Amino acid sequence: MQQLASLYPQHIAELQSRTHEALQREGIDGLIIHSGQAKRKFLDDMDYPFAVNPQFKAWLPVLDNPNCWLIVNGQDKPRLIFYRPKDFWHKVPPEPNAFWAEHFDITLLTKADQVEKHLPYDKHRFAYIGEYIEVARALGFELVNPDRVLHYLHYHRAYKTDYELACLRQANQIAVTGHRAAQQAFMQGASEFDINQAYLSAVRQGINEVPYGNIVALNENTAILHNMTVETDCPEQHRSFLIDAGAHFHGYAADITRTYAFEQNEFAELIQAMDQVTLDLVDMLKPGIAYSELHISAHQRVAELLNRFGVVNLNGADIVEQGITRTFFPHGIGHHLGLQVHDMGGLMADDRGTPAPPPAEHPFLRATRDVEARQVFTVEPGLYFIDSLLADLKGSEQSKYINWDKVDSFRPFGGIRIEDNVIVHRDKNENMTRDLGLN
Ligand SMILES: [Mn+2]
Repeated sequence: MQQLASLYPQHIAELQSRTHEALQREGIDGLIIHSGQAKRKFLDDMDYPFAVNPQFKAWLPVLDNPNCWLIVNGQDKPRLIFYRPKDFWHKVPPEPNAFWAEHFDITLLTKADQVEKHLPYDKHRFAYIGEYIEVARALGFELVNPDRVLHYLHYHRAYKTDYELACLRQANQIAVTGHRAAQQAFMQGASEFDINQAYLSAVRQGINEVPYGNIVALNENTAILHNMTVETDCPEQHRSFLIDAGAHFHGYAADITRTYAFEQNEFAELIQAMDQVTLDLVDMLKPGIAYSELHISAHQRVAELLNRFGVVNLNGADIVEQGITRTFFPHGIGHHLGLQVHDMGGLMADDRGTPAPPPAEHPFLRATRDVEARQVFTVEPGLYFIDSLLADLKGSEQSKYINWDKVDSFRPFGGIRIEDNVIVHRDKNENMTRDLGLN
């Protein structure tokens, strides 16, 4: 905490300078950033879980308070309108007094609909940044989420401040605790549901607090890329286990995946080999290379394993050439990581927002930018035996190259993904996940 407090002023200074530049380019006087508001479920009197505007939590670690507003212009001390209702139904947040509070001029707001008197009277030189466009219009904003401003902020968010790096390390620390608990629950023969509960208990974060829905899968289910429904019943046998689960710290996300075999067998060897692929790809990360090079290299490495384990009767280069790896590794190699699990800005060529879309043959790649220092990435190669994709392959011309008996022997184990979270420094990589001892 002491460390965060000492890193935070520079974080605010950086956000101020980015804001200043974004405002200059747009020719406006300030941003009014809305934390969000409660969203009612259709024909119900219950609200959806609250999700804070990422542009709001970029400034301060307040994640659970709707109806808050930030007024920033890049020069004056940021103003925070902090919602603190009189309410005997819900828990009311305490008056701000954490390490960040002294960096804002704070006004307390007791009634959400009375924010207007705290906002600039003449709004035509201010932009509303937030989700509730009808609220912005009712308040008299003409500029709502201007593209150029958002592009600029998203692009520069890829460069993390020291405060953000400290938060990301802490998020990894928390998630690693969960992964250890989950592995243990798997080895004790728990169900997907109970493994997930073990994870959540260990990270001390609820299902609506973790940065994304945990993926917890046993056996064949590990081949479902986003297996979001956990089974409460135990399978008859535990063969394999894949967990893709994170945690947040002050709104910054960890996003880690591990795969385990229940017994020492050929699938366990394949996991071991994929683990080495992840480590080799992490080593490739360095300032100056295009992130998409990792993705291309991952296909080559997966192809080599398909050859080495006797799944495909071709050499690695030919397996890639024939497009066969896309059946076994059908997703992107990773993404920027930060305030959002899939952090924004990965598909831009510059800070004006010039699109840098993924190549046509790799449509699921979420980052195409050149790698630079202070960027944070996941690296997450996978190798899966997915029935629907294998059926397509079986019906294709390439079917003759496949050793289908071998495929069938791996099918009951599902698939493998090993995902680490890595900070790129000028002179070295920092693999946060491995540094914490999660192998
Ligand atoms: Mn990921």
